[in-house]
Parts: sequence; structure tokens; C-alpha cells
Amino acid sequence: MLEGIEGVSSFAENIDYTFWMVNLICLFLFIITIGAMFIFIYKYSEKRSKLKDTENIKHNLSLEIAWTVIPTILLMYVFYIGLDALKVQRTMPEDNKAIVVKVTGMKWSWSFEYENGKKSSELTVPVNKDIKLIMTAPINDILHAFFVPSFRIKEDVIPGQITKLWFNSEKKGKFDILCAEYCGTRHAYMRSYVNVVSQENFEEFLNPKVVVKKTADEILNQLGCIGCHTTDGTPSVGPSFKDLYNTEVKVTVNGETKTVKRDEAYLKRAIEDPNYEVPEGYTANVMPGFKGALTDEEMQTVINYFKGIEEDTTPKLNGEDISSVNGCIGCHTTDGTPSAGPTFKGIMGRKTEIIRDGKTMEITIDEEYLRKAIVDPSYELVKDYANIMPPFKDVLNKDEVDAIIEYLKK
Ligand code: HEC
Ligand code: HEC
Ligand SMILES: [Cu+2]
Repeated sequence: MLEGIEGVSSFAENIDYTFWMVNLICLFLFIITIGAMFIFIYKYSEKRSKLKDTENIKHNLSLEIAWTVIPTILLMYVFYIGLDALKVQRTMPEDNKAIVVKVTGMKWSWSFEYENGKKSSELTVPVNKDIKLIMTAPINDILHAFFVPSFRIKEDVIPGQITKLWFNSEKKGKFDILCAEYCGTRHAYMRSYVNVVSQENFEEFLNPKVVVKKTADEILNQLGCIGCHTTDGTPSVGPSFKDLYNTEVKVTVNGETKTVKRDEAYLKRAIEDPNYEVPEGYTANVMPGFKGALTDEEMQTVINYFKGIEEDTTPKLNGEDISSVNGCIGCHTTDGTPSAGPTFKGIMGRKTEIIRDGKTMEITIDEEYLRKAIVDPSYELVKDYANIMPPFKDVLNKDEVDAIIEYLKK
């Protein structure tokens, strides 16, 4: 089969069968009707037949019965297989037996929300599981249609109404999602994918393991540094960690004594290769070398600790993800090309002409402007663009807007 044409959902076979049967029946009837027509054109043309041959043709009972009964049976059959295929497709699995995903179709992107609240811009589901889609569009949006050709499913997505679909994919893979209802400028780009993955990968997707960044305290404790070093200034087996950075120290290098500054490079050497420079008053071969024991990131955390920089280890919201699940990327690009809206590339600090209260003015884009542009876009309109961006006032909270602005700065 052609790629992308193959049906992979549990009911695809049923639907394909119906499709082919209806087409074959049509083809059969087409050939009989058109074939008979050509035969008659030939046989009864003026050259080959006399008018009296056809003058008195009366009805033919058996022929009439045949052309009434056979098409009736065929039509009943088409009705039956059609109903049978539709029934399976339109009988939704029960909520507790299926994975329920909320689908939002908006100008011009798709957003998916899973049972645990996670959102994504591509639909990810496990293989061989019933998936139920509860679909709608924002109230200020327009009609769309959710279409996955490989699953043989298509259904309108309507502002303020709920429509439903279900499927069960029997194959892993990546399948196209299209919008099948013409919805304006970027309709053709309103595409996404269904990623059908294993159950384990799906669970990983739903609850990704967050790699929590270790704090300096954790690293120093885990590697046993605190067994030999204090942090309060009192010397122990080794010098105290308090106020080391950028201070001077007398060290012995290859038997020679000299004074060095404890800069970043010194500290790194002192951790990885402690016997190279030994501070006065301490002996070599006590501290083990830690080369390779710390990742680059951990080393940086330890150095920052010596510098007195406190690292923020709380996980940050990802502005890029927030932009894609909220549909910003449906109207804005990140590569410099204008789309339905201005591109995000180089937006911070860019000069732009805006229209506010009917007046055109040039401004330089700053954080405050961006915040207003996202939360209440019709307040100031970028010149030459339509007033179509939905307000995100009630959609995004302050942290999310902050994360997007942080992302736009890059
Ligand atoms: C077994 C005890 C021991 C352990 C464990 C240990 N150190 Fe040391 N450390 C020492 C001694 C002794 C010195 C001084 C002699 C030397 O430089 O080898 C020292 C020196 C240092 C210095 C240079 C201090 C100065 O005054 O310039 C730094 C920095 C340092 N250690 C960091 C660490 C870190 C980070 C760890 C954990 C990854 C660690 N040490 C683990 C014993 C230890
Ligand atoms: C339906 C399409 C659409 C969507 C969705 C959309 N925007 Fe817009 N956006 C526009 C258009 C059109 C403009 C220009 C007209 C205006 O200022 O409202 C614009 C303007 C902007 C501006 C000002 C740009 C400039 O050059 O001054 C920013 C910033 C912005 N959008 C951010 C976002 C963010 C963030 C999201 C997602 C949370 C988003 N947009 C979603 C269409 C959209
Ligand atoms: Cu659409």
C-alpha cells in the first residue's frame, strides 16, 4: 500500500472494506450500464437497423424484475456494511476503559490535554489502547475538523460544542493530523502528528523523570568533601571552604613554594588533582583526586558555591513548550519569516510600527510591550497585520507569560 494510505486503526479494515465494496459495486453497475449503452448505439444505429426493428418493443417482465431486485439487494448490502462500519466507529468506549484526551483546534494549531493535565502540541498515545478524543474549539474561534487519514477518522471541531472521536491504533508510528475544514490563512499549515508509542514510552511521556539539579551541598556531601573540609572557617583535615575564592594562598608546587590566587582554574585543579599544589600547612596524598567524579555541570555548581553564587535549582517553566501548546506557533514563526503574525525571531529590541487608538507610531519592543501584546493584543496592533490574535489574559497565568517572554528574549 502507499505510505500514509495504509489504515492502522482497529476499525480501518472495516471502513476500507466498505469503501472498496461500494466502489466495486459502482464500477460493476457502471460497466453494465455504459456497456449496454455502447452496444445499443452500435447495434441500433441508423445504418445497421430499420426503424421497425425497435418500433414495437414492449416491456420485458423478467428484465424489469432483475433490474429492480438486483440493485435493491446491492443497495441494502451497501447500507448494511456502511451501518456496520459506522456503528463501530461511532460507539465510544467508556471513559474508564479508554485514555481520554481533550483536543482543542484553534487558528492555526492543535493542542492536546491528557488526564493528568499535561499538554502537548502533538498527540502521543500508547499502541493497542482505546483512545477517546473530546474535542472543541475556543468560543472566539471558528470551525475546524480533526482528520487522521491513517486511522480513518474525521470529525468537526466546533467552538462552544463538544464532538467526540475514538480510535485504537494497532501500529506504532507517526501519523499525520490535518485540519479538514477550511479555516483561513494558515489552514494548510494546521498540521500535527499522532505519535503511537509503547505503553512504557507513553507513561514516560506523561510523567517525564525530572532531572533535579543537585545543589552544591548535596554534591559536597555525597562526594565526602565535608568529611575533610568545613564550611564555617575552622580548618579540619583540609582547609575550610569558607571564603576561598579569589584569596591568596601559599602552595608548594614540585617542592617550590609560591603564592597563587585561588581563581576558578586553581579550584578546579585543587579538586581534580590535589597533589599538584599543596597549601601550606597541609600534606599531600591525603585528598583523593576527583577527576571524572563530577560532571561538568556539577563542577560548575561547586565552583559557583566557592564563588558564593547561589544557583536556582527549582525547575523552570519552558516558554517554548508553553508557546507551542497554546498555539502561538500556529501564527508566529521562529525563523524570521512573517506568518499570520510577526516572527518571534529577534523580537526583543526590534523597532516596529504599531497602531494604538488609530494612531501609528514607532516603538522599540521591550518586556512591558510584549506582556501587553500577549495578554491584550488588540490594545496595540502591529501595522499591516490583522486583529486576529486571541487575548491570552484568561488563558496564561503570570508565570507562563514570564516564561514565554524569557523564551522570546533568546
Ligand atoms: C580525605 C580528606 C579529603 C577529602 C575527602 C576532600 N579533601 Fe579537599 N583537601 C584535603 C586536604 C588535606 C587538602 C590540602 C592538601 C591538598 O591540597 O592536597 C585539600 C585541599 C582542597 C582544596 C584547596 C584548598 C585551598 O585552601 O586552596 C580544595 C578546593 C578542596 N580540597 C576541595 C575538595 C572538594 C570539592 C572535595 C570533594 C569533592 C574534597 N576537597 C575532598 C582533604 C580532603
Ligand atoms: C490566530 C493567530 C495568532 C495566535 C494564535 C497568536 N498570535 Fe500573536 N499575533 C498575531 C497577529 C496577527 C499579530 C499582529 C497584530 C497584533 O498586534 O495583534 C500578533 C502579534 C503578537 C505580538 C507582537 C509582535 C510584534 O512584532 O510587535 C506578540 C509578542 C505575540 N503576538 C505573541 C503571541 C504569543 C506569545 C502567542 C501565544 C500565547 C500568540 N501571539 C498567539 C496572531 C496570533
Ligand atoms: Cu482549521
